[in-house]
Amino acid sequence: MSLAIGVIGAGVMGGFHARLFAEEISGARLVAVSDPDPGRAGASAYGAQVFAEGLELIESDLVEAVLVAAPDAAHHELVMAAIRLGKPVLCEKPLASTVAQCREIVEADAGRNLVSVGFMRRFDPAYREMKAALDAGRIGAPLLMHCVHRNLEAPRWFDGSMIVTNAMVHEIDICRWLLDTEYTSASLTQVGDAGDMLLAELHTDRGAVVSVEMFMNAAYGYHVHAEIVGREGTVAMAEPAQVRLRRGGAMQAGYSSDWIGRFADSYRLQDQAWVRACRSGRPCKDMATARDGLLATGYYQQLVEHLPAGGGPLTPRM
Ligand code: ISE
Repeated sequence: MSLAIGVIGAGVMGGFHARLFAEEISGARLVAVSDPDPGRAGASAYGAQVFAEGLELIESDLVEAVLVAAPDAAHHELVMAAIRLGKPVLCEKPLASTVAQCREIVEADAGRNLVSVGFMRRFDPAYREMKAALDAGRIGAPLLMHCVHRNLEAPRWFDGSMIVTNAMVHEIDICRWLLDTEYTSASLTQVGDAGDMLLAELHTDRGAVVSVEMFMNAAYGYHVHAEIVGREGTVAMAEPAQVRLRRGGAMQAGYSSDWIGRFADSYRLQDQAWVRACRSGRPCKDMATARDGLLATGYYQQLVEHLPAGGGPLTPRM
């Protein structure tokens, strides 16, 4: 029997996941969607039951597994409710807003593995190929990882520290996963005075250095790039566009306007892996766990605290 999934939140991300479960992911069926806005919930429901409240959806007997795409501040309560009822839950990043809340989730989930976190870049074919090259020793020991993370324009609701907590949190997770490492210190430079650009340098416990350029108003499109420099070679993402347009003496490649365009396959592969894991009872080794969610929140909290001072030590907060 397919897995009966309820999606909490019918914004951009919830709506996208709901469509994946309704139309694309095998072994899954969308049975419920919740959102305080009934019109929005209905538009993403594909005929599934609509709830106003996420907690009601979790408690419904219709629902066997839950995807949380509600606003960040609601994640903790919803994930805890799913754990209490023994229902697997895939929570969009961040797992919860504070280290204390994440810790509570990790403790409640201990030995049960009900919780997964939506760090979907771990399923991106480009990052995976980079990891495979690195793990096979093809570029030797990693020394440096350069990351670029640009948004077309900052969403209206973005405030100062969200450049770290909402966007750079992806690099915090993906570089840890790729390099199989923890961070030890950081230096942070706010570039310009608009508060939309940040250059971070993260040092790792294996001696590698990670540089991250964050630019929230890049104007030309959504652009994520990464390159690892190793002792014997480098591995870098090719430019993401699938096609090149040649015309009038020039060649063009397009950028998507947002992360769904760039990472649609990663979300699809992640959601499929989650459904497979829930149905088989065997956890997917690449999926971010509650512990990964706790570590990411711990690092971003420290980075935000250090931001005015331009950096400081980092420790894995457990
Ligand atoms: C969004 O939540 C993401 O996941 C994107 O990757 C990031 O670029 C964007 O700034 C976030 O709001």
